[in-house]
Amino acid sequence: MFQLYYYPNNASLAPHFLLHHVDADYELILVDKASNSQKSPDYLRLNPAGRIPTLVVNGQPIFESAAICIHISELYPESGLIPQIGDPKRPLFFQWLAFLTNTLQAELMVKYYPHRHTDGESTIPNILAAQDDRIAEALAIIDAQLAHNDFLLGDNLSACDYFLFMLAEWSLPVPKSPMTFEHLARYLRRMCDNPSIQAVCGIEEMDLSEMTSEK
Ligand SMILES: N[C@@H](CCC(=O)N[C@@H](CS)C(=O)NCC(=O)O)C(=O)O
Repeated sequence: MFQLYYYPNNASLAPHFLLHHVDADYELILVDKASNSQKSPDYLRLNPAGRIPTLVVNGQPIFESAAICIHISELYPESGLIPQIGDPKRPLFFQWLAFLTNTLQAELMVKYYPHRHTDGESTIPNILAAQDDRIAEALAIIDAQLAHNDFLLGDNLSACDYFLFMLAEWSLPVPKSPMTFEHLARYLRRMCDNPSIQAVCGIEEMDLSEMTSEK
């Protein structure tokens, strides 16, 4: 039994996709960001970083979305969400998940919380413009990988694809949005048909029309 502390379309989204994909028995617990509940003493006991998500697995809390995704994938080896030890795709799984969380997600965090990166309000537009470029650079690397691959690791869906879908959704407001990249846009339109993505986006009341519409 799992408890996922979540907020719609936050970093809890990728773990939520995975829990649904493996058909886990899980409970969703909403963290009320509007009242800053992620900084409450009770939540900080689970997640001292005061961030969303936290996954509680048999009473043990785990934080960091990518780590949670690895753990869920390893608990359900038959799901194929992570290549097994010895499979040459396994290092590529870690490479892409690390790239997504350390690069694209990190850049997105600066875009969404620019005031945490400056003490001068007037510099925020410059930060946002720089981040738009840095996010587009990361998206271009992913687009090149998808030019010859159906999924990030090749022929098969993995947890990396669910993580990428989450970050691509967050990147939609960037001027060079994921939907402006040929291969990435095609991939995202296909991922919108994934049953776990459809179900979880329904539960989290997310609108996927920007990704599904042909431009
Ligand atoms: N590296 C962390 C980042 C988590 C994170 O920053 N989550 C955001 C929501 S997407 C959050 O909790 N924001 C509220 C805050 O920073 O106070 C992870 O991937 O779990």
